[in-house]
Amino acid sequence: MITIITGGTGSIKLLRGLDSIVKEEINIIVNVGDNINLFGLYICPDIDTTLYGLSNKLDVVKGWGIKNDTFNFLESIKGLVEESWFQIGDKDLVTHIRRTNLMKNGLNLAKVTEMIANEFNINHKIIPASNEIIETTIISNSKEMHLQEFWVKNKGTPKISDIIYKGIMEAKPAQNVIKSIEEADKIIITPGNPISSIGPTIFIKEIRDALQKTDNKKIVISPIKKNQIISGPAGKMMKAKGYEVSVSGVVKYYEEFMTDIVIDRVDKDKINEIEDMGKNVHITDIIMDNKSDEIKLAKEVMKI
Ligand code: FO1
Repeated sequence: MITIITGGTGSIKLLRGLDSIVKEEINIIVNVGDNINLFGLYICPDIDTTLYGLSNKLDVVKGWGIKNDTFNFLESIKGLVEESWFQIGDKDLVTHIRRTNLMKNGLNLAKVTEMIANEFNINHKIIPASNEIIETTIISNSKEMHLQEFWVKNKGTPKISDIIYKGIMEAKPAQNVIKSIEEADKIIITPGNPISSIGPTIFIKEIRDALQKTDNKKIVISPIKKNQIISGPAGKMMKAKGYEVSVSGVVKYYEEFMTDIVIDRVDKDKINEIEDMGKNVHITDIIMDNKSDEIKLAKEVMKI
């Protein structure tokens, strides 16, 4: 059995590659830090990207939302509510309405996610990191803003002085999260933004403890190639948290539990430095521009 810790739009490509080649059972633990309440709906972008990505519904050009979606709801609500900066498509809306209603009827996020995954005919377990609210919050000029407000409303431009995960100290892992870490033959951390897409999961105390205790392989796929972030605001966030924007910074971030890292060929000059930190390094092409790249990288990762 393998367990994948994932989040963010950059991760779905590797998830799809793994989905195509892995025969074993896969448990996918998904970030909840960017979930947001808007229009009275509970929206879980990373869970939805995973659901849509694995059921061939994802808009792969944008990396989020449903392909060929329409935006009639958004057009109609524009001007009426302030939140219309967040683009909810009509088909995507169905997922949010369904989730919000099921949760209002007393089901937790993990149960609702399992139900929707079954309806989408996904064979793997998609598990939210926690059923409790964790909110990735950007501190900018002494003001707090939700990650989506920073990234979507303000286009990632505000200065970042810190990033916090509100609620994480009290948050417990959802059912089956710890079991899937303890029983996995290997754990794969997808190339998402370490701070905003993976951090809100691995800094839940019980999850971190479990990752440190188990002796299975924990393989990180670098989201950085030659000091360049593959997508999104990870560089800005890593700097704000005091990490170098390089594969060395990524190794430092995951140092406490990571056993192996997959980096791009162009970073091969870092091999000695990473090995000196006691980690195994694997060199390959980490950019996934098409299905064949996704499968190639997934195969490399599964060889480890
Ligand atoms: N990203 C955007 O850049 N603009 C949007 O309007 C937007 C809407 C949106 C709606 C549903 C959804 O599941 C994701 C959406 N995203 C949008 C992506 C999202 O903001 C982030 O990329 C993820 O939260 C990062 O993992």
